[in-house]
Amino acid sequence: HIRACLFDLDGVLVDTAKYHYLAWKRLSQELGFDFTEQDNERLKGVSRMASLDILLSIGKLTLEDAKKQELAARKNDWYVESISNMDHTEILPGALEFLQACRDNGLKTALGSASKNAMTILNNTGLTPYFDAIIDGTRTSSAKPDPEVFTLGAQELGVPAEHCVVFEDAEAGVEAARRAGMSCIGIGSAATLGQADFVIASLADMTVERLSELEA
Ligand code: B16
Ligand code: MG
Repeated sequence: HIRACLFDLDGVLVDTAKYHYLAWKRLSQELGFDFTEQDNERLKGVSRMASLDILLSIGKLTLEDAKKQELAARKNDWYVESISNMDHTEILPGALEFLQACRDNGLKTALGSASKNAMTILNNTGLTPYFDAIIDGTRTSSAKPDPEVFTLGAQELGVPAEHCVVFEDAEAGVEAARRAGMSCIGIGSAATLGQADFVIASLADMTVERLSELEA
């Protein structure tokens, strides 16, 4: 039976993908090529430097490491400025209700995000108190689909993997949950998240009762 819920951040609890998109687009324009919303889909759940590599491949650019560090830092400055204005109104539908339901039913909760800016987002939206453990990009050395972020989360909660479920919107995140030996509920479309146990459109479709569907 499920004793802990682990949540991805971007795309599950908040929609920060739009801010990532605007910052990457601004960078691509400075570099002289276009970056579309469809291109941005490829960056979801992917770490900052891996995202930059994908962006540069779209622009057919090869740059040395020092230059890449500088570009990533510039993109991050713009992104940090956007998220500095976030508040609770940007929490995705159903997220707060489901986190509260976890609390009310004695389920442990953890964040498992690739973002190094996760704490800023959690604090600005008021989500921090809903988590028993917070694992973000500042605490991991391997990015999703490596299971590290979720394995660490379960460890900190003291709950074995088979009693954990991960909520993820990105393919790499679903794979990470699988490799961690955890159940996984996809948020988004079944077309891309086929490896999840089941897929829902948003946490507004989730209840604690539905966790029993994972035990069948
Ligand atoms: P940062 P998640 C991920 O968050 C985003 O989906 C991805 O687009 C971003 O590149 C990554 O965090 C790193 O973010 O640049 O803030 O460290 O979905 O794992 O919560
Ligand atoms: Mg995500």
